[in-house]
Amino acid sequence: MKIKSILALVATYWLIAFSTNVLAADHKVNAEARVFKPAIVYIAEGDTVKFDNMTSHNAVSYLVPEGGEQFGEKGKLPGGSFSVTPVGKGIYGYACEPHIGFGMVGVIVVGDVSADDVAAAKKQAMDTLQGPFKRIIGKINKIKPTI
Ligand SMILES: [Cu+2]
Repeated sequence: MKIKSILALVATYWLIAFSTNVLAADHKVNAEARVFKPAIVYIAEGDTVKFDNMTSHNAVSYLVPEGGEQFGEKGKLPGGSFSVTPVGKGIYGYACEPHIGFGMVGVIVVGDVSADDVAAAKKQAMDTLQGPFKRIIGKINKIKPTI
């Protein structure tokens, strides 16, 4: 009886740990001198993007898909590392504010996107982004549709 309970408990923990690992993946972006590497990441809904080496950088969303949520704090440096779990599918464009003049921007693609989705994100970016933040468009142009 006791052993059965322990086994059930172990099985439950294992299931939770296993399903979490299968469903949510971690992706890394490294902030280098004036670029994010990689600058385009393709993730599934629920996945996390961890930005490393953020002492003198930040990552603030400037392009958020419909139903999505902003990430990063404008005018602040997160320091060390910074993790984002985008809420909602679509194309997110973000910038490092201290280095936006150098074009330090990136894109997170959440879920599958078609060529039409990419074109719509490009239009949204052209309509809403100002000045150097328009450099996000250059990254959108490099997104490869997944469906
Ligand atoms: Cu930077």
